[in-house]
Amino acid sequence: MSGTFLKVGDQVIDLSVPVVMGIVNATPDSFSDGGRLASGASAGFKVSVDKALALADRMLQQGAALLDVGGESTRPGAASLSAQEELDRVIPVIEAIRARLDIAISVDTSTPVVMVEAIAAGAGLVNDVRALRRPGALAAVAGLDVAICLMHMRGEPGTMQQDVQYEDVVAQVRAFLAERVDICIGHGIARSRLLVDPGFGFGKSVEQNYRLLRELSQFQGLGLPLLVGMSRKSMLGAVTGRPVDERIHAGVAASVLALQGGAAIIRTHDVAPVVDAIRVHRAWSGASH
Ligand code: 9MG
Repeated sequence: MSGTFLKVGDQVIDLSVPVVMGIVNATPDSFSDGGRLASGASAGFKVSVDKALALADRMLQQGAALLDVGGESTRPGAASLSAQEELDRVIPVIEAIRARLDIAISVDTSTPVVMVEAIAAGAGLVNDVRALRRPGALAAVAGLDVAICLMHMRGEPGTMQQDVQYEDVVAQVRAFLAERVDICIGHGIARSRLLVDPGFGFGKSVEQNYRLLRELSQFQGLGLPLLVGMSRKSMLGAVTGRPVDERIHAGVAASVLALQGGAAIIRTHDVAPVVDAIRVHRAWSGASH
């Protein structure tokens, strides 16, 4: 498989037309839906598979091509999670989506055992904000039939906003991604399995995030499909002054700019408006519908 097609499990996604990846967060402190997916009012967080499935179904109806299921919060300052807790959160949700819905599934994880179990449960894409840098991550996925998104993050979620010094953020993020791509290829991972992502909000200042967005087209030089995620992030709050749950319009504006920079996959909580944004952008760019 090469060119603009991405194999995700038993689905083949045509990336010559940008697509939406819907976010299904199974996290209690997620900035959008962790609370919504929690079942009951028990002390320990337990994801409600029924609520996750309802959200997944709604996103599918709204036009998402993929769903990204994650159990570990990667918000700035977020606490880390044991592998078992992560498994308990994501595996039942992936199994349920796989059993009931005809949609490509991504797992948002950096933990090797979670990658392997999630793929066995039905995930066809590993979305790793640490770009397979955790020990054992490369070996876990190299021999499996799975797509991989390599994202740039400086530091760890708990501390990443403490060091946002770059000489040239675009050049440095691009060089990091190019190196991770080379390392993956060195481990026998075909280029056709890879996606890259500059990691908006992950160890970058507001200005650096907007510079990355302005110069996104430079990442096309890596020759791989570009995934971007800005949904509800603080880079949108910083310029609009709006709280997390009022950033949909800003997210749509940012999505259009990312499409203009060559984004192939937009990761978002707000599937319907971003699907519309893609349609408008396509019409503007002269594509027939
Ligand atoms: C898990 N996660 C949170 N934000 C993200 C982003 O911008 N990109 C990717 N690939 N994953 C993200």
